[in-house]
Amino acid sequence: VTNQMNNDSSLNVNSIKKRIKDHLHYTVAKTPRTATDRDWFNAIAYVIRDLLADRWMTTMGEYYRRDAKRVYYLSLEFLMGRTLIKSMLNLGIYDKFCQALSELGLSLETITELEPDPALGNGGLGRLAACFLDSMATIGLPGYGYSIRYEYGMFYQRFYDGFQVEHPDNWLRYGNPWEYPRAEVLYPVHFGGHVVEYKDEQLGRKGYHWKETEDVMAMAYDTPIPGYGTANVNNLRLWAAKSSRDFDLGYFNEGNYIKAVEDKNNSENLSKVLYPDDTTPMGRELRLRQEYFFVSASLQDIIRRYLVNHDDIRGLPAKVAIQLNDTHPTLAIPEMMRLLLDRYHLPWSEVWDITIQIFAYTNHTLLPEALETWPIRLFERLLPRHLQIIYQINHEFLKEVSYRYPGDMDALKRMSIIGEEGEKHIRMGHLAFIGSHKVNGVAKLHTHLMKTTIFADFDRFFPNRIVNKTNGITPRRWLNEANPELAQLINQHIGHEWVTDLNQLKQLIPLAMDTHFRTEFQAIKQRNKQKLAEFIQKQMGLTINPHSLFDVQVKRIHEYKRQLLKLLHVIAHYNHIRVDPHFDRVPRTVIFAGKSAPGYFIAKLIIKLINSVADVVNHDPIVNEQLKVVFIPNYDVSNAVRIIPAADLSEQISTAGTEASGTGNMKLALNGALTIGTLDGANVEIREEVGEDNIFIFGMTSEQVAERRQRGYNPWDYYHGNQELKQVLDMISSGYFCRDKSTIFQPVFDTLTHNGDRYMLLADYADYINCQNHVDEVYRNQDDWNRRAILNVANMGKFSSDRTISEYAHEIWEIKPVIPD
Ligand code: DL6
Repeated sequence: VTNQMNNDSSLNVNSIKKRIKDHLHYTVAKTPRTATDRDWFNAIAYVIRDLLADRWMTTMGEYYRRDAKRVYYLSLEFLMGRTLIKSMLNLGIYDKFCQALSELGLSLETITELEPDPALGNGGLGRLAACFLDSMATIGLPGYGYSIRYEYGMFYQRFYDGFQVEHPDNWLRYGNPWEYPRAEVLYPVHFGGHVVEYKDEQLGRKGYHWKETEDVMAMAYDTPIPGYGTANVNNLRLWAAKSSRDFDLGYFNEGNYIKAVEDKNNSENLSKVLYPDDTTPMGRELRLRQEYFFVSASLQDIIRRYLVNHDDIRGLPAKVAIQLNDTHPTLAIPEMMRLLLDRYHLPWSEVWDITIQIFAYTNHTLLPEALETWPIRLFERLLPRHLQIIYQINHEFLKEVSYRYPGDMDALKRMSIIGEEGEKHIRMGHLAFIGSHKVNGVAKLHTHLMKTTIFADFDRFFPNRIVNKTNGITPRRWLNEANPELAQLINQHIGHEWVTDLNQLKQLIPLAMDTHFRTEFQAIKQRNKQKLAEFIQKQMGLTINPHSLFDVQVKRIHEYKRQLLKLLHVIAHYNHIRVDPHFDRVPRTVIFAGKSAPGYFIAKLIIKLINSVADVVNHDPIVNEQLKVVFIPNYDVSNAVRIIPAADLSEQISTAGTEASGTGNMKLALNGALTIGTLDGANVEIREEVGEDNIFIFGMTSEQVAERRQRGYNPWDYYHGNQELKQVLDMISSGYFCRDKSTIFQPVFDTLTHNGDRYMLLADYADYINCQNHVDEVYRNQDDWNRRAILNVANMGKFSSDRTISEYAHEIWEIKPVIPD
């Protein structure tokens, strides 16, 4: 669906062709005869980048001219996905480019596939940040993303003998036409050294010098972020580490050239690689260095920008809002304090007020092991001045706590920023909470659980600080681009306003009752399934039945997300087929995709088990067409765009109370998949929107999970009490799926039995199986299934990231759209 915003009349098919050829000639330095497809990709990208550049500079200029309050989204991850098609669509030039490319004899499909998929993120948190950038630009909000320009993004996943093997993602190998290196935007970032106290005679109080530090330079790379159907183009600024040694002539004069180069490499390693774990924080020094590096450079840049229009630093909160995407950028709080105290010499109380007004923090997980902490010792060595400031913040805070709860030593212990269990450490969640004026969860249930569990003390102490901002996804990427045929069908019936106002999809509700519409809707789903089947055939050499039910679980591999529960169902289903192969069943293709953290043993074993089960099932002649299991390697944004539009059934089956929100659940429902899920994360709200008849809910609620845990949970009761389940588990442990290494899956069996089944798969198993049987029954009536699927699409308006971002803008950041005249 192209928009009408591009009113640049000089841009027609001929001029586009000319621009492409010019860039091929002058920028890429190739002739049409010698150009490779990649050269053409670059030439096309440069043409689009030119178009972005005009609007981008106008937008930035307008923000200065109007002295707009800006929001800065600080995130260690932005999972952007490819840019080419997205930019064409957002700029409203897609059709013209298609025409131009075809006249040049180029295949858009081939060219698109050459674009690297920038994967500077792990999963949900990073992709959310990318959707938010799209929404901010589309709405016209002055919003900037800040992060690290990792040289290696999320690893590339391959399977060898069914095992995940990680390969480096060298996404910059062929250059990156979308970015603008800003060699002149360069800030020093300090580490180490020590703090010297002095008496500031002028101010009549103590001051602090952070001295003899080891410095790294942060250099900016900018990527324009176009909004859809607007001339607004925002900025994503990524920092790359550059050695400060280049600037230290004295160092070279010592004659130690090799050492200088070695040191240069060491400091440049800082932005080398993204940490590929999304659930356990990295207790590694390099990670802490990354966090401080990007926070320090970003704050210097933010303050510099503010000072362009202002003299008085105290006015900062009126013009600057900073959102912390999880605790990873929390060092921004003590860093802001440090700058205001030590550089601008403001008094502590004023500095604290300013800081709190500026910051807000988003929590993305309740898993206790995911809550970030850093050893004091490490802090002392790397960031001694910040440690002093954190101690002081804690001191002031605990004074208030003891005033409010006299004698309650337990409260002090629980709420302190400093944790004393084991090695003394800093609790980053507490620091982020105390230093922010708003703290948000990412779905209603998650926010409720934040208030009643991990942040209960803080909620009592700071009532109204915790707010909910249910996540959303951008309809531009996840429907308009991912599912062009469905987008087109929707346009024909209700126009295209839904692209920027997703609630318009409600107009589809009556069409769910229209036989003709249902037939067309189904035909599109069928073609999407066919395309995915062809992709799987080509990539994996596996034939799947495009008329089977496509049952899809795509997300990071984690025990709490319960891919294993899905697999228990697969194995039970397989056993039924073997017992009675001629029973009339709904044929299913079960599709998995997702990466495991490289050091996460059980998750990697689950991947191997899925592949082993697939191997057995897919080669069993008795099973025939009734069941296929596919694990598509290397789940990334491009694969998501392929898989999601083809799904019939969306698996959202985490243990209730563990998935903060989920956004895959929204993407799949928006593309007409029906959800089978627990009452967890945003599933709860999806059910509210689509109605309980149009979603398959099973399993314990979060209260029941908590209550069961409290009471004492024994997985063996389920093992011994359910013959079918026992058989499935015994097959896993006995080596049925890996005859040459028969004990290999014993640890999987053990987690579900001897080790206590932390995520209570066995407790939810029976209900899950019943619910899956119900899915089969409903699927038999294709027409009725389509009606429900259409109602899912029609009721997804709430889950647009435009809605989420508008709420942040209004209720947390207090910023307004700025649209260039
Ligand atoms: O908020 C975005 C996304 C949620 O939708 C997922 O439910 C949640 O698991 C995910 N969290 C992360 C890693 N969390 N940390 N830290 O990606 O955030």
